Amino acid sequence: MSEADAILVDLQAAEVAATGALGAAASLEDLRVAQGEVLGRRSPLARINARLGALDAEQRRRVGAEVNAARQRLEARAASRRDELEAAGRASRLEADRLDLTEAALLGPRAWVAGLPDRGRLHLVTQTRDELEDIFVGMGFGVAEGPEAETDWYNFEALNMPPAHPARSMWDTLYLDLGEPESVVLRTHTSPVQIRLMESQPPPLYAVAPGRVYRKETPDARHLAVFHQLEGLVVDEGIGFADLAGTIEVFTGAFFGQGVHSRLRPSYFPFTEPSAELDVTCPVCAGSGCRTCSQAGWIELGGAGMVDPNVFSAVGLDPERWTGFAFGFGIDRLAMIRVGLGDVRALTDNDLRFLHQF
Ligand code: 2NL
Repeated sequence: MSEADAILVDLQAAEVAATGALGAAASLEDLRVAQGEVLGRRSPLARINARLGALDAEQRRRVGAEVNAARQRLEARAASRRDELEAAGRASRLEADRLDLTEAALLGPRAWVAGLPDRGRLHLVTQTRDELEDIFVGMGFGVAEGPEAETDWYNFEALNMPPAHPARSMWDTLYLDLGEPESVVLRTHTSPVQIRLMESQPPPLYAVAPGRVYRKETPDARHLAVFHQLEGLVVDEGIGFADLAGTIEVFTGAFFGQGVHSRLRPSYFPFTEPSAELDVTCPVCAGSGCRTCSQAGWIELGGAGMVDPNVFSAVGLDPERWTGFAFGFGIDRLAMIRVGLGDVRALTDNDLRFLHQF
């Protein structure tokens, strides 16, 4: 065998051994040592290189090119092994730095029960109000607010109840000792917000008015003197009763779940004509009858109807051109039905053992 061929055989053996040594390096330090051994000045590769001097010019070029190619492959292997070891090092540092968030994950409604620090929360009625606003905003309604102390005109007269109208007795009204006797009230519903809206903005109007309302009432399991209402109002051209029924049905499914449905039952309010009571299938028993719905299968949520032409006239809108519907229900009552609460006074007792559940 010629010396050139002997060098090539030794080169191949040296490259196989060197590749193995680089791949076997288990740490960056191992790799640094192995790199010195297989590519350094005292390496088999360096000794092979020294033997090139004994070859003639033509063979030196040919075999020298093979040696250089082998060196480049080994340097590339050393670099790729370095990448592998660095990536493995990063992964194990990340694993070592991982934070145990088990306790933080327990924070939230159950934290207090578990004896962990509690961040606090919005009151159940506020959560319910926020959710109602979200649903109606999603249907294209705006949200309106207004004063809680109202004049007789906004709370009653503009709503088709002139002074001494018998329908006023539907609300046990709290009067404020301001100005003329019985001229300023704590609003008994949020309708005055809608009256102010119609006065201040031209139709089309699509708005809900959530807020606190007051009645001169002794609290019991089903009534509070201070509670919350959400009223809705639509004023546009060509609005009919079917628009009211459809809006209520979509709302019902969104708030209680798709299995719950609504119905409108003839009734009377001074500010709507025709007027309806608004019921939903019992969300607890799905209509088959249970304690929550007193075996009726239906639960009364509030009322609704087509805006009475006299209300449009009171705010200067032409009842021949504009039609609309309105509805109203109690936010506290909705919260009660949803969580299966038997006594509405739990919402105002401020007992943290109760409030912390929501
Ligand atoms: C109920 C009934 C209702 C309205 C509220 C309304 C407002 C305007 C004009 C006409 Cl500005 N109507 N609101 C209409 C029907 C019923 O509430 O039982 N609420 C708890």
